[in-house]
Amino acid sequence: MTGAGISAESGVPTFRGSGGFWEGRRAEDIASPAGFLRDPEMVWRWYRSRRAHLATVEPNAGHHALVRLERGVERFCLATQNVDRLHRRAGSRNVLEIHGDILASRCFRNCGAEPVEDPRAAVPRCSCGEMLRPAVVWFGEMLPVDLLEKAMAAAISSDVCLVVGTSGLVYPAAGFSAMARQAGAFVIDVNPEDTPHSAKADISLRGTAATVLPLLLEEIGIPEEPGRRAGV
Ligand code: BJW
Ligand code: ZN
Repeated sequence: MTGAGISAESGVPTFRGSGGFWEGRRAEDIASPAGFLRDPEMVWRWYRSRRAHLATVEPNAGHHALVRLERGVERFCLATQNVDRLHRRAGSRNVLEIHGDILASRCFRNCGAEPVEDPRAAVPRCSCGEMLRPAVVWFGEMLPVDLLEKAMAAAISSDVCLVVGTSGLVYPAAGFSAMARQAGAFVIDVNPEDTPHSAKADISLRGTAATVLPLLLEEIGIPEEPGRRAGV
């Protein structure tokens, strides 16, 4: 499983850190249905600026290492909390984007109409008249049930659970590593800092995703593909 930290070296700011603020507000206050209803224009400004920034970044050596890992093992499932599409862009196949996709939108009322987004509108509207919203999972909202079930099934059936670049504060994702370990998985935590996952992990690799993951793959015998250097 991965969190914002794996995209940090691509230049995508993490949530809980210096980049986790927008116009003086905490991500938690913006990323909720109440925050959206309070100030939809501000929320849309935040998401549009993040979307525009994402168009300028590329997957890094950490994302690429997970693509090689998927090719090199029998069974692989990547549950990512990230909404930035960088795993898919890198080439990961079995990806569960459990917190959604920031580049997609949907009706706030979930009417089911295909969203057509007017880029000039401060708050784009659905054809039904309701506001459109980014297709991500906010605080207080359920994760897509099918994805959550797949992620939990992967956790409890895994031999190894690799936890990369997440602060381990946001549930239910924060519970995956403990579920995996309880079911017998060997848990590896990759993060430059200590997190709640570290205490539950069998080993903690202190370093950044783009440096540690390529080394880890080398160590387990999945070397770098010729012609692709692990540059960030
Ligand atoms: C590096 C690095 C490098 C830096 N390399 N690493 C149980 C207990 C307590 C609370 C709850 C609970 N169940 C539910 C809750 C409430 C809530 C919650 O968890 N609150 C906590 C804050 C306490 N959860 C929810 O509401 C969830 N829904 C839910 O549970 O539904 C059922 C329900 C409904 C109603 C009531 C009760 C239950 C939904 C959570 C949705 C989270 N959404 C967001 C926004 C997505 C859209 C957007 O992008 O705008 O998801 S919030 C934000 O946090 C985003 C992230 O995916 C998520 C996690 O953050 P992440 O990825 O861990 O990033 P950071 O920034 O926190 O950490 C970065 C890490 O990287 C750090 O550790 C760095 O050290 C590291 N790092 N550089 C490797 N180079
Ligand atoms: Zn609608």
